[in-house]
This record gives sequence, C-alpha cells and structure tokens, in this order.
Amino acid sequence: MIRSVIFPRVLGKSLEDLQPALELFRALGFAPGNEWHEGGSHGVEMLAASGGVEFIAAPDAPCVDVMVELSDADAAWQIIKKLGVTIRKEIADTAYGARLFEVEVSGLRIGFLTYAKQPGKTRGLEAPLNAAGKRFAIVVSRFNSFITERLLDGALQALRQSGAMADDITIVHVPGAFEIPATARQLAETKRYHAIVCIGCVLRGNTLHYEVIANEVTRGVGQSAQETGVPHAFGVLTCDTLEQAINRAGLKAGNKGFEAGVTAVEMARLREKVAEPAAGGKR
Ligand code: INI
Repeated sequence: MIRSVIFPRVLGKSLEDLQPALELFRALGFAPGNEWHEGGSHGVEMLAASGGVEFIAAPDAPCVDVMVELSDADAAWQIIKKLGVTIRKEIADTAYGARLFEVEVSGLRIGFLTYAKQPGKTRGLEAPLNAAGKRFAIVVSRFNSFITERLLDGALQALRQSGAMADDITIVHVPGAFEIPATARQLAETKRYHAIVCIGCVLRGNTLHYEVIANEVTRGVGQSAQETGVPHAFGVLTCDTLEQAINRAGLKAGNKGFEAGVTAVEMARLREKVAEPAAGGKR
C-alpha cells in the first residue's frame, strides 16, 4: 500500500542549513512529519494536507526526485523487478532502519521506502501483499466483455505478481453483472477460496435500469462478503460512458481489475491476521 509521496530537497550539509526553510514552513502551517538524524545527516519532512517536502542536510545526500513511502517496500520491489525499469539502487536496509530501493523512469529518479516498524510503535495491523498458498475465485460477467476481459487480465496479473499459483485461481463466467452476487456467494460458501474477485461492467447508456443493476450488484456482493466472512473484492465498473469504462480498464485511470486483485490478496491475508490471538481474534 502506498502511504505517502515525499519530494526530498537537499538544502545543505548541516542541521543549521535547514533552519530557515523549516521556520518558514512551520510559520505557514506545515506539519512536521518523519524526522531522521543519522551519521551527520538530517532529514525533516514538512507535510501539507496532501503531500509534503523533506528538507535534507547531508554530506552525500541520496539524490531522488520523488520519494514514495510504502507499507511494504519488498512487495513493491518484486513488482518493479518484473517491469524492467532501470534500477539505481537495489533494495537494502538503510542505516536508519528503513528498506529502500531506487529506480529511474524517463529521467525521473524515484525512491521507494518502508520505514522500520519500531516495537510498540506500530501504526496498526496490516497484511502483506503475498498471495502464496492462497486460493482465489474470479467471477466475471460476459456483458460488455470488451471491458470485462481487460479487467480480468488486470486481476490475473495482480494475483500472479503477488505470488498466486495458476492452479489456485478459478475463473467463473456469468452472463451479466446481475448474476455476479449469487455465483460469488456460492463460491464463497464452498470455503475453498480465501477471497473472491468480482468483475463486471454496467454502463448507463445501455439500460434504463442501470441504477437497479448497479445497486443490486453492489449490495449483493457486499452482503455475500459480510454473511460468508470470505473477502470479496469489487471490480465492477459502473460508468456513464464506454469511454470512462475503457479508461478504467487499463488506460488513463489504471485497471480496476488489477486493483481488485491486489485488494483480494490483502484482504485474504488480513483476515487470517485479524483472527490471530495477538490481534484479539479467536483463541
Ligand atoms: N449487465 C451488465 O453486466 N452490464 C450492463 O450494462 C447491463 N445492461 O446494460 O443491461 C447488464 N444487463 C444484464 C444483466 O446484468 C443480467 O444479465 C440480465 O438482466 C439477466 O438477468
């Protein structure tokens, strides 16, 4: 999971070099974020309501244009390696206890890091994006198959990149979005699957009862998830136009099927974590 994006700016070599900028940003209402002081180098984040900048003073500061904070840098590293982008720095522990790697795309140097979790200072329970050993069912509707097939490709990509085996993924086709909840529920009730991915596409232009179908599929999938306890990821597009759907199925606005696949992995793992005694689950 992406936590935040930081734009690091090197302002000097000592902590004093940072003070004018820090004072200015504090006076303007920026909130202080993460702060690190390590081996003569210093970094102080100043955060806005969304996004922030990190001022750095160091003799040999890391040089990236953007720093992305993740919940699991190692999981992101597995994905990045398959994409074939230029690696500037392999993933490794930093002196300040984080996990960090750097890449370069189109001249932009991007760092990805996960801050070390300090004992007793965890920000809550989180599940890794690791699908190894988990079984998934994907229910996909044929209506608007031009779109749903792309969403299915996205979901499969997410599951496989997270470590799911091909044999552990069952794909079930249904006629339209209206049929998704009943089939998802039947699959969930078998207890063979750790999560169900629901994929469909309802377009306003196609039907006068767009709202009825869109509401029913949303309600039905949610009800199945709550009543069976098996996580259901919602990859059903409800769009006004075909153009919007195309954008959400792999072009400008990402691929909602991929997002649903990632969600299924996280929720499958989270379910077992929440059930662990340490999390207050069953004993
Ligand atoms: N099914 C969809 O998945 N998307 C749509 O846009 C849609 N429209 O427009 O009607 C649609 N209709 C079919 C519906 O889901 C059922 O399959 C059908 O009513 C039979 O039960």
